[in-house]
Amino acid sequence: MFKKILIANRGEIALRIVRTCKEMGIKTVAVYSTVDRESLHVRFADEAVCIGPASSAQSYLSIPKIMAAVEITNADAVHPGYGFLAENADFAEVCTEYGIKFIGPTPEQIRKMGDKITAKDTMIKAGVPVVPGSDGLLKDAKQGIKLAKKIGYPVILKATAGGGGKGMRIVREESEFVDAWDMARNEAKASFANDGIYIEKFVEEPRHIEIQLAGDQYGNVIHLSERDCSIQRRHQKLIEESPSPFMTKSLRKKMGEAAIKAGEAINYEGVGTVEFLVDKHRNFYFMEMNTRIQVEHTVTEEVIDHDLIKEQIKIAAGEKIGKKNYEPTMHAMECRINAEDIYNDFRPSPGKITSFHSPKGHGVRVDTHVYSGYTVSPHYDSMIAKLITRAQTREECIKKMQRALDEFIIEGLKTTVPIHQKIMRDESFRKGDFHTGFLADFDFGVEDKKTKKK
Ligand code: MV4
Repeated sequence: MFKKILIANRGEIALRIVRTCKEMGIKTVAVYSTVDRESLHVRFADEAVCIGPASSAQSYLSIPKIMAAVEITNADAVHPGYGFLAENADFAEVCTEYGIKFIGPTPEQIRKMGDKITAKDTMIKAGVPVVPGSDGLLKDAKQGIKLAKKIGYPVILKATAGGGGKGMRIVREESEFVDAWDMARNEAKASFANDGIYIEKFVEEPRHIEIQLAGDQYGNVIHLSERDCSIQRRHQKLIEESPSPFMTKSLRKKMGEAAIKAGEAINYEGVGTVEFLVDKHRNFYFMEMNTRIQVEHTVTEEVIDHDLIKEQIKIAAGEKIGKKNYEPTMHAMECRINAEDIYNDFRPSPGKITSFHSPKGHGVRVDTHVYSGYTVSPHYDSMIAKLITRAQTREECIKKMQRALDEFIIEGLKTTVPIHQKIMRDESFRKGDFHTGFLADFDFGVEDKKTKKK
């Protein structure tokens, strides 16, 4: 087992990793930028190294700075968390070159899933269902128009380097094609320095359901059931839950088997997630694979009662995983609490938290790095807490979430607590009747300042 893990991250996930390491008897090293000096991950780690100024490029994204911290603290493994360097194959490679274990998949596995065309091609070969579309990259708009005619409108253009919705355009009819093509290409080029575009049939009103996987270094891959992440806004998830209200026993079996095939096809090592689009007929299609621990891993932890960070560390240390898959025994739901102003287009609302009281009680979990007096920096992601509730049924889980949201006191800045309170009261949400477009047509209950329309 590792003796000392350096955590190449910040915020709640860095603290989350510190906690598991403590329980496992592993020493921890926190790294931090100058504005994060007072963060809880720094306070609770055994050692801490300042790696630069607030700007991520000069701190949490700087491979030389992180490797210097590894060297001076003599850490034998690095946990990348999520975001920052978590899916950076070059970083994983540098760690290996230094003789440091990168807690996650191999550089090859990260690269294969990072390029969406390569990933899709790998899935087709493995027999995992994918959305019908182009066989590889499109050469030009003309070829795209020809293919779109064959596939049938609407279609969607996607960037091969993309993910998270960037460089993506829906095309509803041929007359829109050329403009959409130009926009997708320009956006992809600007965002990823790679303007490779492919085309797919557009799946209408899909759900986003993902399967949690774990694979060890000996080729064993299991699944840990699904999470429904359909409640999103502009590709930012707001609420995740498990089990999915849309799931059936037979669909879980089929999606679980498909996800395992996906993992086996690349000999996946570590914990990872296979994202699927699911249409109203319960057809499912591979979308992408995340080769990291995700924000919403907590939901799975609550329903299968296992610590996924611990599993990740054990796998990285060379332990074998069992052969059996995991089924939810409870219902869990997570609300992401962001420092954002929901009445002003979810604009970030950084600043000092003058008062912070988190909900507590049976079935309530709050993962956060903040406290009364903490200052939320504008330099990073605006998520300040994850509120997770767990109960025997979805109905009870929602009631508990409502109670917990009502108990949350966060003063000094604006948060997304009110939107969660509203969603919890929504009839379609309560019935489990929603898809990824849910928030696009959601009534936020306020007048738009410009249009004066509700
Ligand atoms: C799609 C789709 C419909 N049809 N692909 C969004 C982010 C990226 N991971 C892929 N995405 C989508 N791909 C086809 N062929 C709809 C989306 C999509 C979406 C997916 C999951 C969650 C929220 C979404 C919001 C808008 C569009």
